[in-house]
Amino acid sequence: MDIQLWRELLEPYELAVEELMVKFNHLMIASRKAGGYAPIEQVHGRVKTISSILEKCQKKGIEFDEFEEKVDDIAGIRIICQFVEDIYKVVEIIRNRTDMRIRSEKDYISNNKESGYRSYHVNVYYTVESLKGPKEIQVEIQIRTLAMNFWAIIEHSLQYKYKENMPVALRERLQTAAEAINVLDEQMASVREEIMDAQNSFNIKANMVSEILTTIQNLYKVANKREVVKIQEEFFRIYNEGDLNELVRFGKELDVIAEGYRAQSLN
Ligand code: 0O2
Repeated sequence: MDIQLWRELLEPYELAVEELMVKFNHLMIASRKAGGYAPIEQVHGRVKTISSILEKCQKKGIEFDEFEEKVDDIAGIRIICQFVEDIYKVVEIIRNRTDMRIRSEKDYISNNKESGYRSYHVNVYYTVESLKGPKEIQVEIQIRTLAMNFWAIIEHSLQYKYKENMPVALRERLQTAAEAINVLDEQMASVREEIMDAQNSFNIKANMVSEILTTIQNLYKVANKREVVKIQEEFFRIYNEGDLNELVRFGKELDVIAEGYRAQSLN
C-alpha cells in the first residue's frame, strides 16, 4: 500500500461518515416530527487524521498496509443521548439495521475503563459505493450520554496534553469527576419520565401549531376571508391560553372545516 495515496485511501471513510451522519440525524428528526421522544440527541462524525492513524499503528505495532483491517475506528460516529437508557435503545436500533453488520460491541458503561471512561462502542461493517465499486469498511459508533461526553472530551484533551505522563493527582481528580458524572446520570434517570413528558408536550405543540398555521394559510386561498380571519383570531386566543388539549380540539375542528374546502395542511 502506497502511503502517498493516503488521501484516496481515506475517501471511502469520509463518504461513510457523511452517509451515516445523514442516516442517524434522520432518525432523530423523524422521531421528533412524529411527535415522539428521540433517543438520539446529537450526532457527530469524524475521520481519523493520518497523523492519528500513524500514531495508533506505531503504538499497537500495526504495519501501514494492514491499517484498514486493524485500526477499526478510522471512521467514527458519536451518538449523544440524554439518558443512559437511551444508549441501549440506540444499540438496539443499530442491531436491527440492515445497512450495517455488527463486528463487535464494547460496553464501557457496565464496565468502565480504569480512567473512568464510560461509553458504549459498536463496531460495524458498512458498505459504501465508491467510484471503484462497493467497499466494505469498519466504522466505530460510540454512544454516550451528554454527561459522559462532557467528561470524555475534557479527559481526552488532558490525555493529549500529558500523553502517558498524566500526573497521578490529576488522574485521581478525573476519576472522582467520572464518579460524579455517573451519579448525575443516575439522578437524571430518576426524573426521565417527567423530562420526557415535558419534551413530548413541547414536540406535540410545535407540530400542532405548524399544521394549524399551514391549514389557515391554505384556507386563505379558498375560503371566505372574513371567516378565515375569525378562525385565525380563535387560534391566537387558544394559543395564548396555553392549553394543549384545547389546541388539539381546535386543530381537529379546523381539519373538518378544511376538509370541506380540501385545504388541509397535508394536501
Ligand atoms: P480518538 O482521538 O477519539 O480517535 P483497546 O486496544 O481495544 O483497549 P482501542 O483500540 O483504542 O483500545 O479501542 P477502545 O478502547 O475501544 O478506544 C477507542 C476510542 O474510544 C478512543 O479512540 C477514544 O475515542 C475512546 N476512548 C477509549 N478509552 C478512552 C478514555 O480513557 N478516555 C477518553 N476520553 N476516550 C477514550 P482514540 O484513538 O484513543 O482517540
